[in-house]
Amino acid sequence: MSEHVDVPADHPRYESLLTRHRIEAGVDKGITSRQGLIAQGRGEAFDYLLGERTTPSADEAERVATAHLLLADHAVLSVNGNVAALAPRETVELAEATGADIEVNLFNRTEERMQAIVDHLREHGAGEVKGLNADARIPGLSHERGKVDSDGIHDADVVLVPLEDGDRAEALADMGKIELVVDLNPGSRSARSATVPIVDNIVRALPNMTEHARELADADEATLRGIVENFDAEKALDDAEREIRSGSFE
Ligand code: PTJ
Repeated sequence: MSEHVDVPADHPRYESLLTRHRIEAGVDKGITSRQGLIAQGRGEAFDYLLGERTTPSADEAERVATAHLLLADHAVLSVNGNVAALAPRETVELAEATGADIEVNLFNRTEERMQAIVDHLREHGAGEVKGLNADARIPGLSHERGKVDSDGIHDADVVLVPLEDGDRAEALADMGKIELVVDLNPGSRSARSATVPIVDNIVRALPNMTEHARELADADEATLRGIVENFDAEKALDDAEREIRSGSFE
């Protein structure tokens, strides 16, 4: 993160303060919902205990998730109001490195916020951004939060859903999709319903996945399948929980 904001660069919690600033700016710009501020606060508490770093276990999950994106027939990166505010360029870069589509998909969907996020992603280098058509539904979810694009998330075999509501994460898993979840809470229903739970901050997870994608760019299918098949989701969640429970308050 490098944008100029009024946060002293030598502050011990510089990255965390910058992340807060981004979420705040997202609310001001009509991208992030006010509930997004609460979600961010919850995430911060877990991140604090994790030491605000990517653990070796999370790094492995990020590599596995990247291999899934590279193996996919149709991968989609789902973007909500928090992700758009925190990591717009990082989302575009991961999409480019893996050939995935980007779809805006909101829990608290309004047409204004949908359009603002599409515009924001375009300002950060995105080409096509799906989500505005909303001509299909996630079965079992009522109201606006069930809307998706028929040629986007509905059609995808692999979806990356960061900071997802538990209900929707479960509904997407029920559709038989390979679900890659980024969530700092290893106990959340989203993390627990994931094929690959990534317990890491989205601001670290996405760039790290892009690095893995570049490293795996020339890997053949057998190599990618080997990476995916050896992954143990239960162990990844246990590792994260252990790190959090033994986290330092310093
Ligand atoms: O923009 P919308 O309308 O789609 O709404 C987005 C939010 C995030 C408000 C909505 O999906 C929501 O209410 O989510 P939850 O149920 O609060 O879940 C968010 C999860 O993300 C929680 O488990 C947090 O711990 C986690 N989280 C928060 N910030 C981060 C995070 N995980 C990774 N990186 C973060 N920066």
